[in-house]
Amino acid sequence: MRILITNDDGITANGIQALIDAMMTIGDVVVVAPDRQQSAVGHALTVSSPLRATPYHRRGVHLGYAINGTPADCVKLAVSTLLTERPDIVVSGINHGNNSSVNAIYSGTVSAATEGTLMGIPSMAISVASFDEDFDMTLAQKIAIHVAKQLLTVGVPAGTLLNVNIPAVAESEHKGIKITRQGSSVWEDYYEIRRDPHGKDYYWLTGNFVTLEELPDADDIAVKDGYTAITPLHYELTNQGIMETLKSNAGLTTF
Ligand SMILES: [Mn+2]
Repeated sequence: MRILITNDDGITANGIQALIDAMMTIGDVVVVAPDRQQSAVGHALTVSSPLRATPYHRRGVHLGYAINGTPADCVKLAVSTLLTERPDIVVSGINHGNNSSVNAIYSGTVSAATEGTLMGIPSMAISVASFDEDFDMTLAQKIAIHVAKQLLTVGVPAGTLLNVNIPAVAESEHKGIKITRQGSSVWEDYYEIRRDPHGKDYYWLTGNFVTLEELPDADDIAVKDGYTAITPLHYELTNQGIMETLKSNAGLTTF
């Protein structure tokens, strides 16, 4: 099995290194990942500057390429151009930080898996709910192997990716796996205003993640309760349930 690995924290991040080790136990690994931190870039593509692919070696073995682009760039460039064979699955992560609820929209990790799905390849994103660079990835590695095996054998319906979010707990406190829906939690954003040495203000986004307990089977709640959440996401964004209402709104459709 050929496994394409990418992430949004950059190719040197602890999480992707742990993922490489884990995936090497179940298949042939190729890594095509950003050469720098690319968190929260969403599904951005590089269209106004050249992309460079720098061969990536680990412990003397050529594993793939570091790209001066986004996570979605990495998957697109890898599958269409860099790889001689099409991967059987795309695994994106292990992200440092929870990608449940609204985070799935901002996440470059999830968007890389979305790009894999768009290209017709079974894909998953995997994240741990900790920003600690040194967080113990042992549990996450085991879950990555477990879910990737399922993805390889059972697959997912076309147009669907698996968004896997793991709580920041020790394996002994992990309560199990739940199939979930995207939660309703949001960020309470604010921008810190600071002043540069030239006397000009600059702005730095920060905020608090506020867990809203509105949906009982939501991914954010499951992760908060100590479960790994697997949310099937699709990129078809149409709100089909509201189409009839809009069609009957003559004010909108008469022009
Ligand atoms: Mn990230």
